[in-house]
Amino acid sequence: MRDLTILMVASGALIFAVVAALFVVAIRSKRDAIGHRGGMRLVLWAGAVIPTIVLAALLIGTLPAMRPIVAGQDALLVDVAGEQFWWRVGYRTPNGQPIAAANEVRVPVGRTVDFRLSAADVIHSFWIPGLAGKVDMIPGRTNRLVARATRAGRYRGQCAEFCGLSHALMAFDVVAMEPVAFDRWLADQARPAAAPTDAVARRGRALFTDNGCGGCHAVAGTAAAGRIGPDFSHIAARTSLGAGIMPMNEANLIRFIRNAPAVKPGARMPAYTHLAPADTLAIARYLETLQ
Ligand code: HEC
Ligand SMILES: [Cu+2]
Repeated sequence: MRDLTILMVASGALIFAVVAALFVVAIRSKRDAIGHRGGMRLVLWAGAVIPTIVLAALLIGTLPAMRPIVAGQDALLVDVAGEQFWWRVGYRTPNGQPIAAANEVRVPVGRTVDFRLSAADVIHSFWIPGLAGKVDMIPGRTNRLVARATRAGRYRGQCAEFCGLSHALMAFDVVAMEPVAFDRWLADQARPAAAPTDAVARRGRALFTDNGCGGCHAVAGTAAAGRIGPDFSHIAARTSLGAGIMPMNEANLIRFIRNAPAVKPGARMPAYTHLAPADTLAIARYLETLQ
């Protein structure tokens, strides 16, 4: 990104200098200094032949980079659906078991990923500037995006189609991991989180049930199986909260649970401002055990 910016500024400056120099020459030269034939030759060379050669060379040089990646047999399938205002993510284990996740996509470095993109409500757009171009997510159809991360690390993603009040708060992270670490992570995701042992977290689990959170959020291995909001089976293993808008930590969990509509205007989660602070804390503690 930095190299590209420097290159663009430098070439912009170069073009400016050339044009300015031509202006000076034009102003200072005498009328009819090169005559009609000379003028025509200049236009032919500087206006047609040289630009054709330069543009053809650039085209040939960049064609390999434009070749689309094909998704082969070993490509990793990842389903992503745009929701208001979060991302429903689905993987499959090597033996076909589906795994539900949300708001964070993990991919193995070097392996082709075949994203299947859809939308639940309105049109969203899936965009990871550091990895691949934008692809619209359209209700009722499935679009494909094939991408491959060549370096481990974190890539920022963002919804790129205005989809409602909190459109700008609909981001996500793509985490590219070494293949071995990815396989281990995927196997972990396929198992439900361990039941909480800490007393506060256990009270939080009861409050989670009593307040109907499970009607919208699912926790694998428990009775909570809601599908309206993000899946919580491994929520604490994610690095961000609220679709990439804030770091995952206890304070932000409490903030979100207390008043989701204030944090994300238009979000389809009611406020829980009536809960006692100790109860909100207990629920947050429970969610933190879902690794
Ligand atoms: C009516 C459905 C509904 C109910 C009930 C509900 N939620 Fe949510 N919740 C949502 C939706 C939808 C989102 C996604 C909001 C967004 O990011 O736009 C969400 C997001 C969240 C998030 C952020 C998740 C993430 O992956 O970043 C937390 C934490 C959360 N809810 C906790 C709770 C708790 C705790 C309760 C019960 C006290 C609860 N929710 C009840 C619908 C619901
Ligand atoms: Cu969106």
